[in-house]
Amino acid sequence: MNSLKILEESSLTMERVLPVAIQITDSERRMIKDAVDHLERKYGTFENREFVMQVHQLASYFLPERLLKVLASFASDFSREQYGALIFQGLFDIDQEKIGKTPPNWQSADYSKFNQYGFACALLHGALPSKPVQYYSQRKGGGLIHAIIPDEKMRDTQTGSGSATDLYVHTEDAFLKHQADFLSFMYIRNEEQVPSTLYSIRSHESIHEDYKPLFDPIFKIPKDANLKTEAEEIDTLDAILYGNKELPFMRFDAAEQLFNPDIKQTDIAHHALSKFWQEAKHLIYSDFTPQAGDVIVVNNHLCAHGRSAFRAGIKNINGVEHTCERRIMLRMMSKVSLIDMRGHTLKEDPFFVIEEHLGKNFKDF
Ligand code: RE
Repeated sequence: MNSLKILEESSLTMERVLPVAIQITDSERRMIKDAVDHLERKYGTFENREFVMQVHQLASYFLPERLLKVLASFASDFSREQYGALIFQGLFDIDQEKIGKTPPNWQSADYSKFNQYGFACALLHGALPSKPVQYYSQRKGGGLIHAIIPDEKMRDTQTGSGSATDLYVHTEDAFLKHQADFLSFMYIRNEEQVPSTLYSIRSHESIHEDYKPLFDPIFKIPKDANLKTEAEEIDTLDAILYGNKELPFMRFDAAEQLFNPDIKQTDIAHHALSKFWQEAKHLIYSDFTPQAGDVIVVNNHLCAHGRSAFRAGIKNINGVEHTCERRIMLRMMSKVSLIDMRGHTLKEDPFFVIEEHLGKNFKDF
């Protein structure tokens, strides 16, 4: 009995799908740096529309062959074996001195310091191929990269600026029909050594019978903590799982869909979500602690992300606490098609998404 159990467990671990880690070689890193230097001279900023428009062609021209292959297959592989996260280790050397002290919050970040990193991330999205976009629902747009910085005033929130609590795994903007297809997270500094958490729908061995209701549009999908308006009625419902019935995609945010006390899911909806979470919470992957210069790319339909709680500005060396520069991460989001979401982008700017909640746009536009 016992030995059988062990056997089953080991075959299970053998089959477990995990994020793919790719060590960038010195020559690949040099190629990327040379490309970025060239592009910066030519286009100035990575926000330059000429650059963003041609990002696919530029990516194929400048990125190392191996990365192009990995990224192209990542974008079209939704198989049983595809976790939905790629980890590029040492993609870019980060000039810590040039960045200087970590600003107190994202509002006071100097984005000119992140320009080269923006080019590098945009090329990765370009290779998928997917187009960098911005969302009004996040920082009213705020550009194609967002600096994620722990903010003392926000430390207890379920937002990128929080730190004191675990940030529950979530797919980005689960409350939007046209949420990002791909995300990149570039780590500028992580001296606190905070592990990133990832959770893939492919980590479930199969889509259990009990999860079938997750395909039905019976769920309240509230907007996230950044956007809360008081006691807002949620009248549009949606599904948690979609796409292929056996190898589905997901829009999932445990904190909002399951633990938000203000929304009342129906009993059927709540039951299905709880069952799902009972299994999902054991499948969260947190064995990777990103270092400066690492980039995680996720398929936002397959893989959710989060992070463990940490103390901003404190690092631990052999059990002794030292102060350190607080963490900085750069997030970029992209869409494969600008056409499908055209009803939800600015008239003059198809890269600027104005969807507020499940197919409804912000009224200001
Ligand atoms: Re996120």
